[in-house]
Amino acid sequence: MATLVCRSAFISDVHLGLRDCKAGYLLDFLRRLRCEQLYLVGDIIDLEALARRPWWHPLHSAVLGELLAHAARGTRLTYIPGNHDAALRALAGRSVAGIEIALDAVHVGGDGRRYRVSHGDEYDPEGQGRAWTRFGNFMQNLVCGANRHFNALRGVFGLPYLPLSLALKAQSPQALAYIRAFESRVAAGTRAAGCDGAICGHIHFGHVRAIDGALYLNDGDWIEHCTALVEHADGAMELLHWSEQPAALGRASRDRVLPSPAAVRAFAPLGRHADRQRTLRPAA
Ligand SMILES: [Mn+2]
Repeated sequence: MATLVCRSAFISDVHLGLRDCKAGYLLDFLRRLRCEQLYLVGDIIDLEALARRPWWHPLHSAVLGELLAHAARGTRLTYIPGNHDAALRALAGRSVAGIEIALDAVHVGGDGRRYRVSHGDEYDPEGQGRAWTRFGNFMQNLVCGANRHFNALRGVFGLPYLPLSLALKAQSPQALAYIRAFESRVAAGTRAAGCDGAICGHIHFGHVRAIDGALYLNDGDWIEHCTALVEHADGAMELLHWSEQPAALGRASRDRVLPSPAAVRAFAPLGRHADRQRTLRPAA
């Protein structure tokens, strides 16, 4: 089994306890991963969903087991709870089964760059009401349901996993506007905190972007997109999609921010914005 050796790795929005968690792909990723430090950037266990409707799968237990195995092998694990596992914030400052729990963290990269690591829900718009959240959950369930059926059908024909919602979100101007506004707020917060970059999750849209001098790194999710952010020994950050066909979606070294051609195609509708064209189109 090929191993994936890196300096650090970041995953979030796993939502263990939710039917749509792609635990099989995540388990494969975690079994191959060898890193010094693993950050769990929130919404790992969906305590909210479990309170509403208790559901669990043996693969979800296996994911927890694999995380504990990483800790037992000496990987430094940091769990930064998100809004779906917010109850765990009460344990901030403690260590549980070898996993440190923190509200946020500062990660210093192999190249000296400093990143603020947080789930990202603190950047939700002010006064975002409960009705909006319920609507968001409803849409999420709808998209995940469609994604499940779509990929079950692809599986019948022996086709690899393809995140349907990436295409759906990329076609929706409202979704794109929401994503861009979130990214801008994170970038502004990062500059205010005096960091070189931000590493977060929360909006289920993995991305590598430079925004007005701040590096925005979103590690995505394991509900639809199956993405993780990994840091190589030289400090370069890479956004990986992990399924039958792993793919690099973006990369940010100290002097270059670059998505792969595949990512450029997937995120093509975002390219309508001039600054994106300038920043993210790979050199010919
Ligand atoms: Mn979240």
